[in-house]
Amino acid sequence: MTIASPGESSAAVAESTAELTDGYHLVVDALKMNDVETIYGLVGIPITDLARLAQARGIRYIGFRHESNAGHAAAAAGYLTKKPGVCLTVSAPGFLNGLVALANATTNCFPMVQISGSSERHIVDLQQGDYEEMDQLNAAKPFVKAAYRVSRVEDIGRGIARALRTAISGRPGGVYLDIPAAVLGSIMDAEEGAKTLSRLVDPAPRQLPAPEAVDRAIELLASAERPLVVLGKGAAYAQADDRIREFIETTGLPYVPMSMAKGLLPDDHPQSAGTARSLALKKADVVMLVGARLNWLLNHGEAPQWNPDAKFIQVDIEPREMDSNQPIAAPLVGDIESVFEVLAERTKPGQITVPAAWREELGARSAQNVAKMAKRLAADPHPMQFVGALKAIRDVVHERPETYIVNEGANALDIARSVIDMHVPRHRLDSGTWGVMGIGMGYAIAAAVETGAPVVAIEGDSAFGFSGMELETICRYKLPVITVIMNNGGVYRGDDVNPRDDAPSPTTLMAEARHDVMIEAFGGKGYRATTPAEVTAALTEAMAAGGPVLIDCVIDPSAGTESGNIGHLNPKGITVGNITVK
Ligand code: ADP
Ligand code: TZD
Ligand code: MG
Repeated sequence: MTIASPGESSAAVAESTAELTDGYHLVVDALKMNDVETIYGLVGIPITDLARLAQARGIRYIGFRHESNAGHAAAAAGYLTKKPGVCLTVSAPGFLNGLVALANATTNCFPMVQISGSSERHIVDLQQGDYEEMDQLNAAKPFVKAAYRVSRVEDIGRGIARALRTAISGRPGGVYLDIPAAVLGSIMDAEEGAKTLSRLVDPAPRQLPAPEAVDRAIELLASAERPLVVLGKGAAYAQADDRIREFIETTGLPYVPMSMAKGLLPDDHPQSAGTARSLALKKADVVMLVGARLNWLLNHGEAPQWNPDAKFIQVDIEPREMDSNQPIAAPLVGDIESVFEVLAERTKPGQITVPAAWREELGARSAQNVAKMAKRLAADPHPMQFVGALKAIRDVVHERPETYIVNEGANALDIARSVIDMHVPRHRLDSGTWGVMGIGMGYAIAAAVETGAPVVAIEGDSAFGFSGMELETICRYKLPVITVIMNNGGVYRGDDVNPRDDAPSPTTLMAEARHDVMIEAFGGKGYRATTPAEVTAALTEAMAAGGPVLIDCVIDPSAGTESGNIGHLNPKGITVGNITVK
């Protein structure tokens, strides 16, 4: 047996001996055994050697500048691959930074595991003031699907298996796994250690719906005069693209995609009612929700946005989701792939039809809305508006449908969602269920790392600021990420004034900011575009070059509305907006 020289880590000791192993090695072996190929993280005590060893053993390690961004990347990796994304953080502050992303992943139903080192248990539990002391397990609990701690080196394999299975099975979500420093440094017999590891069998088991539940849903759909399918990001996540498409096409049902379900069927599909969305919701009498919750994003299923007599069918893996907002007349609990398999088996040919009047009504509204949008798209005012810049982006990315679109901001989000059509499933990643800012660079990095495809991140100037330092990460790993900033000089807009003095107003940012120069500090290429033609030229060049690029689009500071499409959610006091100071 090799004896460690003073200061040599236990990882190094175990590396040089055949008979012993330690916590670091067991964590890495357990992750590899379960096909974890990438770790997104940020190192420090006590996990630096863990990241080093993972990399040495062939796990790809992507090091970030802030744990929230590493966490968002892990969450997006989980969504894109249907395997838990793994984020690695240090104790207390690093853990808390990552927790934002873990909570966001849970809210979005993305499978993710945050593994965090933690400090000495006996010191933490007596609150004696250890380096980065915190009771992380209990802090995590309210925000995650589950939180576990490994307290003995021989439980590492079990802890990792449990964390991965919990994240991925049933409704996916975020899982916290706490590994105290002492456990990582514990040494045990290598052969015994190997026996403690296991590979998950069937980590996300199929869940078939009961035949009578399926028949109930089919009968309800068959009785509808104005049926509608709503596809959510759960449907995109399920990777049951062909089955969903086949059911929609054989029945002829009109559908509306939620934002991250855009592209599950191409946005220009003849049955898409996306361009007649408000009419579709307002009038549908039978609505089939597929991997979409009836939450705020769907106005809780309430009038006036919805027909108050609408009956709902809900396809979801989570039984507790049913009746959360409206009574569900036909719950279909199961995984989407299995549900659509049974739906196809049990629907008799011609049983579900769509009355021509409904198709025509939706078609007419759609044509009207498309014409209105065409007018907006044709205008080319100066200074540049959101629509002008986004149309330019749309036209370039249409040529490359494999491009991933990441999108956050308020107006930058809402307008991009409606201007940029998607044609391929799971290629749009955005602020999601919380409408959170800060996902941009993390999601973009994950999309690039997991797929190797080009990524265009369309960012409000405020939104970008939450993760902007990751430009260095993008440049360091030479990722094919093109960041496009909709720079209107503010949160929502850039022309708000402080009525009292010349200090910037709460929504004001620097309209003259040169985000394009930021990326050049790290060796990337920056462009500044003041017209749609300049956006087209810059993006075309960037797509051809493929490397890290940032395009700062100078948008009219008076473009944009407060909170974008969701201004009505601002509480209304006696005065609203532009408060008069007495
Ligand atoms: P959106 O925001 O696009 O409307 P939501 O995030 O509200 O979508 O809804 C996603 C839903 O999909 C969640 O209720 C989740 O339980 C469900 N879900 C996720 N994966 C599956 C799956 N494989 N099968 C069935 N339901 C799923
Ligand atoms: N903090 C976090 C984490 N999430 C949030 N959603 C917000 C703050 C509040 N917020 C929004 O909801 S949108 C937004 C903030 C700060 C930024 C809007 O400005 P932008 O986009 O520049 O990104 P537009 O194009 O100017 O509207
Ligand atoms: Mg802005």
